[in-house]
Amino acid sequence: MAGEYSARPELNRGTLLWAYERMVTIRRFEEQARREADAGKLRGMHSSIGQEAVPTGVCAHLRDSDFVLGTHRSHHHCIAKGVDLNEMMAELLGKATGTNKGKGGTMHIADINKGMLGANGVVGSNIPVATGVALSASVRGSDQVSVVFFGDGASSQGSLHESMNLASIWNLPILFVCENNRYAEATPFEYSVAGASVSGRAAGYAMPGVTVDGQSLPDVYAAAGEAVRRARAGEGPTLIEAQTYRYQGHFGADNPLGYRTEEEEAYYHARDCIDRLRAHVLEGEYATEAELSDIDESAVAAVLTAIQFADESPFPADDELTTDVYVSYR
Ligand SMILES: Cc1ncc(C[n+]2csc(CCOP(=O)(O)OP(=O)(O)O)c2C)c(N)n1
Ligand SMILES: [Mg+2]
Repeated sequence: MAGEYSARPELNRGTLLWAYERMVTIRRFEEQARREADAGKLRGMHSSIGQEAVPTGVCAHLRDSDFVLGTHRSHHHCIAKGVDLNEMMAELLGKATGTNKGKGGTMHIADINKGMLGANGVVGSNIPVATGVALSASVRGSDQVSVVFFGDGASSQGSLHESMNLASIWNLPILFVCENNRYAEATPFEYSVAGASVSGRAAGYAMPGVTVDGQSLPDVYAAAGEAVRRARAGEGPTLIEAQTYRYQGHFGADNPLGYRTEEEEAYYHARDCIDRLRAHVLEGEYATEAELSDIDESAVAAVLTAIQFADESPFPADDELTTDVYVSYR
């Protein structure tokens, strides 16, 4: 029965406001993180601004006990999955109070208690890991779901294709979610991906492949809801291609106008996922301007609290250097 397995089956007021709060929090967090990077307090940061609707629409259907695996650009995945902002910001700044005790940084944030099994700087590498996680859920007979986010740049890698094949023959509870932001660093999608479609590749592995407007929270929410329902019901994997856009450069020092046009950027800014969700909420009279402004303010406050927490936290002690190299897992 549709919706039976979903944490939030209806896109009602509660879900819309939860999603709006997550998306605004992601954007404010990323803006703060960029300021910290520009001030030299962290390195190697990849901003997810513009792509907030994708993990939010997916994670709206997940429980803490479900699993998410991310990429080098994963702050939005972590926040959508409910990882603590204070611990995330502390991790970015390399502090002992961070999610990984300050030893992982922006590209390795993980919080097992929240089912966030890790960001990962190696493109495509988390896809087979997520497939193994789904295999574990299946073998244990649980109804947990594994979700892996990856970019268009990973969509032609063998790791994705081997994983989709295994997920299909073993009927695994996994969502392969491609955030197609049209570029892998400076390489355009049209140049590097044959067939002009990521979702179309699902046909080769006998699973549903769906393309959605990744700048529309309701569209992502609907596609993910069906995919999560299928996974929990034992109906197997789904590939979702969410078409989205990163507003900033690939990383801090990258100027994207070297490889894309102002017109193209304006096109996507005019379809901003937060602006559109705000309009959707107001037009549907799900909430008032005042209620949304309260959410805006509390998102700013939460990020300011996080940066204060991170700034006031200590760096790890020297004798922490060789701890946590191996982790025993019960
Ligand atoms: C295996 C591997 N090859 C190359 C790189 C260098 N690299 C880092 S990010 C990136 C582009 C990834 O593009 P995409 O998958 O579209 O993700 P996006 O950056 O657009 O979010 C590359 C080539 C890497 N980290 N790992
Ligand atoms: Mg990309």
